[in-house]
Amino acid sequence: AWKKHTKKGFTTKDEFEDETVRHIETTLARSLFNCDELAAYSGTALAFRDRLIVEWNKTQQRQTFADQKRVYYLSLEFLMGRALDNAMLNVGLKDVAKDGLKDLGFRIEDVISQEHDAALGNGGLGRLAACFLDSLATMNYPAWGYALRYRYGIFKQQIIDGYQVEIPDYWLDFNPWEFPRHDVTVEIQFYGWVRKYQGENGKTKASWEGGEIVEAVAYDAPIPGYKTATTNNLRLWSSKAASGEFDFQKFNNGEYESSVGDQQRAETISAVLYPNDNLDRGKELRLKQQYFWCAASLYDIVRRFKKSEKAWSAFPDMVAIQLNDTHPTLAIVELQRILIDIEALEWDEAWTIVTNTFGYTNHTVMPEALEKWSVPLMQNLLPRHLQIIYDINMNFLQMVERKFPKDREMLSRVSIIEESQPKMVRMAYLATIGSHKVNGVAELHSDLIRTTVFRDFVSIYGPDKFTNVTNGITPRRWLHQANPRLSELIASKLGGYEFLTDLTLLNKLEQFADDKEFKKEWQEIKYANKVRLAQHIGNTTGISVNPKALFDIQVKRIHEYKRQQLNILGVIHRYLTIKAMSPEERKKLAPRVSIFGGKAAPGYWMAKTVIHLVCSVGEVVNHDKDIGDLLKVIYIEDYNVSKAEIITPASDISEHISTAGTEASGTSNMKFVLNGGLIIGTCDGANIEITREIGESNIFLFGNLAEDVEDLRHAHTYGNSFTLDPDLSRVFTAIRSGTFGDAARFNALCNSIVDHGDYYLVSDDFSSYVKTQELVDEAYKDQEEWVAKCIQSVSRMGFFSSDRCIQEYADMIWNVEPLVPQ
Ligand code: 26V
Repeated sequence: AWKKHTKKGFTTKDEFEDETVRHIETTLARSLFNCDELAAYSGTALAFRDRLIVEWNKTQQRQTFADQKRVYYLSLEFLMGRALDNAMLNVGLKDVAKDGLKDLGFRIEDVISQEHDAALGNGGLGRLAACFLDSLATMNYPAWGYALRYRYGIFKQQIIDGYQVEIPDYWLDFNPWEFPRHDVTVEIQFYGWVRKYQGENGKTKASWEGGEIVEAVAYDAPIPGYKTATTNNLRLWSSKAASGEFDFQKFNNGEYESSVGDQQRAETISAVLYPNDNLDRGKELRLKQQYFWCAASLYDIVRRFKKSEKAWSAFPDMVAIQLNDTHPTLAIVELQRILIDIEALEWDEAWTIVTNTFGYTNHTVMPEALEKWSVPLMQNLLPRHLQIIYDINMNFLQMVERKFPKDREMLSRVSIIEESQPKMVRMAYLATIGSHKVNGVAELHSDLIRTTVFRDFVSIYGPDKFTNVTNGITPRRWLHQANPRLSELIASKLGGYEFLTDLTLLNKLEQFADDKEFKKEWQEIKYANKVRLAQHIGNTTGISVNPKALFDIQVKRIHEYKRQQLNILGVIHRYLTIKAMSPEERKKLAPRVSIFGGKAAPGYWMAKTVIHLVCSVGEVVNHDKDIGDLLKVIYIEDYNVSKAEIITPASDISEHISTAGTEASGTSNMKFVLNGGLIIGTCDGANIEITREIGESNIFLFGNLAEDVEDLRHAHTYGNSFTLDPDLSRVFTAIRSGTFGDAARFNALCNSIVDHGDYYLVSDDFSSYVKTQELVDEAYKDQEEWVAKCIQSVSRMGFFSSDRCIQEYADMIWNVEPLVPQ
C-alpha cells in the first residue's frame, strides 16, 4: 500500500517548473509576485532535493540489508562548496532545469550562484575529504562521512585598506541540503572521575562517572554519486544542552540565566570551525570538539553494528574507520573504552578489534602542526581516556622493549607520553599505534614521514604498515562543473563523457596536441575563462585587467612555507626591471597579471603581513601609468571553493612554490593542470608525480631539493655571512625605502629572510625562481607550443582523479567492496 504513494520527483521541464513553483509557493510560502533569484534558487534546490531523497533512502536501505563492510571517514573538515550544480549534474537533469528556469525568467548560472558555500574546512585537507565523498558515492562504496555541524564555517575575508578583516560565516539561514534528525541523539560525557570496582570474575573494572552531559544531535546531508543511484550520507553532529531533569529544575526554580548559560556553553562546542591549519594551539574547546564528535560517531557506528547481532570479532569485517589526520584519534581510545568498560571484552581481544578497524592518514610533517594534548588537560576533561592511553602506551612500550632490549633511548623517543613540563600526549604516535595502516598523501611525503616522524615506528612494525596514497581530485567538480566548455570539447573528441568516471581516458587527447582546429578551440575556451575571471576582478576590485595578458595565479591558504612572499618579491623584481627598461625592450615583454588569493589564520601575523605587502605592491603598480598593462597585481578577496571554480580554469601559469619537503601533496596543482594551465613549482609534494606523469618539458621546476634543505638551513644559522643575491637585495632596498608605503610594516617580513635564518629558504631559491619565470615569459610567446604543452599535460592527468585514490584506499587499507544498485 505504501509503494504506490512513493514519488520519484520531476523528469520533464514542465514537471520541474511545477515542482519549483509549488515549493516556492507552499514550502517557502512566497508569492510568485516578487520571486527573486534567491527564491528561484530555493525552489530549484528543493525540487532537486526531492529527487535525491528518494535515492538516498533507497541507498541506505540497500546498505543495511547488504550486510557488508562500510567505510566511515572521520574528518573535522569537509569543504563542500555549493551543492545544487553538483546535484543537477548527478541527477542528470541540468538541461531540464536550465530550460525550466529560462521559462520562469531566470538564467541558471545566476540561480546556482545564489547558494552559500558550505565552508566547513580550512583548505586542502577539508577539500580532499569532500572530493573523497564524491568519489565514494560515484564508485558505489557504502560510506559515511562524520563531522561537526559548525554554526560558523571558515570566516569570510574582506580586504580593507590592504588588510585582511574577518567576518563570521553564518551559513545556516536557509540550507535545504541538511535534515535534522532530532530522533538521532547521543549523550556525551565530559569531566567526572573513574570508579574502580570488582567485576564478576574478581577482576578490577573501571567506570567513568559524574561530570556533565552534552547532547549530540545528528544532521544528515545527501551525497549523490555521478551517474549512479548511490546516494551516501554525511552526518554532522550539533551540540545542545542535555534536556535532563537538572536543566528543568533550574528553570523551574527561576534560575533562568544560569539555565540559559548551561545551554549556551553546550552549544559552544559545535559553534565554530577553528581557522588555523598547520598550527596546534592546544585549546580545551578544540579537544572538546574532537571528543564530542568522535564519541557521537562511534556510538552511532557501534549501534549500527550491534543491530547485525554479529560477534564482536566481526567488527573489523563490517567497519573500516579512516582518520583524516590526528584530529579524530580519540576515536581509537573511545572504541577501546566501549569494548572493555561497557561491553566487557578482555583488553587484548578489544585491542585487536580496534587496530584492525582504524587507518590513519598523515597530512603534514610541519612540527608545529603535529597535535599534542597536555596530560593535565586530558586528565580533567577525559579521565578514563587518559588511563586507557597510559595502558595502550604501557603495552606498546613492553612490546618495543622485547624487540629492542636495552634501548632506553628508543623507549623515550616512541612513548605516546612526552616527558615534558607539562607532559604531553603525542597524537600522531597514538594514531599510528592504534591503526593497521598509516599513509602519507604523496610519494615524497610518504617517504619523508617514514624517515622522520615515524622512523622508529618503521623499525618496530616493519615497513608494510606505512604506505602511500597520492591525493586526487574529483573531475566532476574540477573539470566538468568548473570548466563546462572544456569538458564538452574533450567529450566531442573522445566520443562522450566516459572520461568523467575514468580519467585515464584523457590520454586519447594526446593525438590532438598538433591539431590546428582543436588547438584554436582550446585557446578560445581558455580566453573565455580568462574574460570571466577578468570580469570578476573588475566587479570586485574595480581594476581592469587585460585578458590577453599572461595570468599568473597563486591561490591557497597564506603560509610562510607556501612562500607567497617569494612570489611577491619576484613581482617587485619584475616591476623594478620593467621600470629600468627602454621602450623597445618593453615591447618584447608579455604583459602579466599576478593574481593572489587566500586566507591567513586570524592570529598568524606574518601571513597577514604578506597579504598587506601584496596589496601595497598592487596599489603602486596598478596605478603606475608608466607600466600600464605590462604588470598588474591583484588580490582576490575571500578565496573559497566557488571562487576556485572560476579562478582555476583561467590560469596560464599557477604557482606551487613551497620550500621543498614542506607541502605534503597540494591538490590545487592538480586542478590547475587538469584545466589546461601550466605550473611553476618546486620539487615538492605531488608536483613530483605530476612531473613524472606529464613530462619534465611541460612543467617549470626550480629551486633546491628536499634533501638539501637541512644543510641550507644550517648554513643560514651557522655559516659565514651571506651575500644576498643582488636582485633580491634591490627588492629589499625598494621596500625599505618606502616604495610600497610605510616600510616599518614590512620590517619583520624582510628580516625573517635577511637576518633571522630564512627558515623557508626564500633567498636560496630566489634567483632560480626569477630565471624560471623568465623561461615562462619566453615560452608564452610561442603560443602554438604553449597550447600543445597544455593539451599534452591534460591528456596525462588521469592518475590524479580521486577515483583512483579511493580505489587504492579501498583495496589496500579498507578492504571494502562496492555495492552497485541493481
Ligand atoms: C592541523 C591543525 C592543527 C590543530 C589546529 C587546527 C588544525 C587544522 C588542520 C590541521 C591539518 C594540517 C594538515 C593539512 O592541512 N595538510 C594538507 O593536506 C592536504 C591534503 O592532503 C595536502 O594537499 C596539503 O599539502 C597539506 O598541507
